[in-house]
Amino acid sequence: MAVPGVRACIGLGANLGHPEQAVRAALLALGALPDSRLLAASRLYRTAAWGRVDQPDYINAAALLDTQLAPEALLGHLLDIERGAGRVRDGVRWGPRLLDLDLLLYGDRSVDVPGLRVPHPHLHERAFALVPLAEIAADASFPGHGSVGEALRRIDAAGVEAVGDA
Ligand code: PH2
Ligand code: MG
Ligand code: MG
Repeated sequence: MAVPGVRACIGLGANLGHPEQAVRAALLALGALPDSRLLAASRLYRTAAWGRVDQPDYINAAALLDTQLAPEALLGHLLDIERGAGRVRDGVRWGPRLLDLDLLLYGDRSVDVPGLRVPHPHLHERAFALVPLAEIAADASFPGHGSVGEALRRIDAAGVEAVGDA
């Protein structure tokens, strides 16, 4: 890959089945995406469920990719990896899942098309996403919120605990 691409930040999460295994396998799959290179992966974190609290704790992590894929194409690959892990979308918002891959940031670009908003609309309020992301990309531009590290300093990060290396 001769031409440098865009730095994309991906959030990973799982709380059904074997969450640590699912997140580690997804990191390997991200490393195998076409026209992309995995630059960094965070540690794995155990996090209290956010949004709907009547579900198991999650394992969360973050990945930093250098990619030449357009945001919509990258999202397509993320959904493929989710399906490969057995995820079937049941329509329950913020419900438990085998694997969730979210495109959190795509360079310093804002994207708003059907099915995709970047920056992720809830990133600024989610410690389970910002803590792992700040470990590998604290300086990343977060349009509307300064940087990832600045956004993290504005929220309470309790309930997010590192449990192992990727
Ligand atoms: N994902 C959700 C809803 N709630 N809570 C935690 N802790 N981690 C997640 O990844 C998560 C969540 C919907 O995507
Ligand atoms: Mg999500
Ligand atoms: Mg998702």
